[in-house]
Amino acid sequence: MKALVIVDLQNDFLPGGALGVRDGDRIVPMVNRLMAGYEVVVATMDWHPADHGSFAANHAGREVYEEVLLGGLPQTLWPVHCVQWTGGAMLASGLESRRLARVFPKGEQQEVDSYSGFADNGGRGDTGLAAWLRERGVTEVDVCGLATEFCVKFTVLDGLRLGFEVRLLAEACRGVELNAGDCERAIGEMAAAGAVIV
Ligand code: VGL
Ligand code: ZN
Repeated sequence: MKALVIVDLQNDFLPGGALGVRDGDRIVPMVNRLMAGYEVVVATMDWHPADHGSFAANHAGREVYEEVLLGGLPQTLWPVHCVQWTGGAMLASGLESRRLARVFPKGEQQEVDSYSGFADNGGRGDTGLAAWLRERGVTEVDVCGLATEFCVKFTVLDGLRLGFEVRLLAEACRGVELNAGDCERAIGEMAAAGAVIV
């Protein structure tokens, strides 16, 4: 059984959002079309408390995109984004969300970020996604969404590590591209780890 995993297709990651990804809105109609081809479709949601440690605003004297240590792990500081229950955290309004069998929130712990839809960046907390997929007999996972070199990449790498066959639906992803070439490099890493790039 194959599942579609839609990563962080939320308002704050769309153009005009707090952490807007260029052309992020362009993938919404594509994802809507893709959903019809899967028996199981789920989404992940970045879902932070207002005091989350990944927000530059919560570190006195620090700027957005600086690196700090958070709970012993290197952490890029972001603008305030995807705060629980705010409009920015809601799924993209054009997304046909009634097709989602379930939504998996992540990044709820103040002291650790969670790029992957499976587990937090420290590999301690588990979102329950892997167990949920296995219970339904899912062995193959197709991944799309935002952002290519952060949450999409780490979801793909964790999926492989957890034993799923993973395909990256590259056209249905967009990246932040803090530095030119970041998305290409991320796709290379995913391919090297065993993901099939579609
Ligand atoms: C993401 C940065 C911070 C993502 C989430 O969804 O790729 N990026 N939080
Ligand atoms: Zn986040």
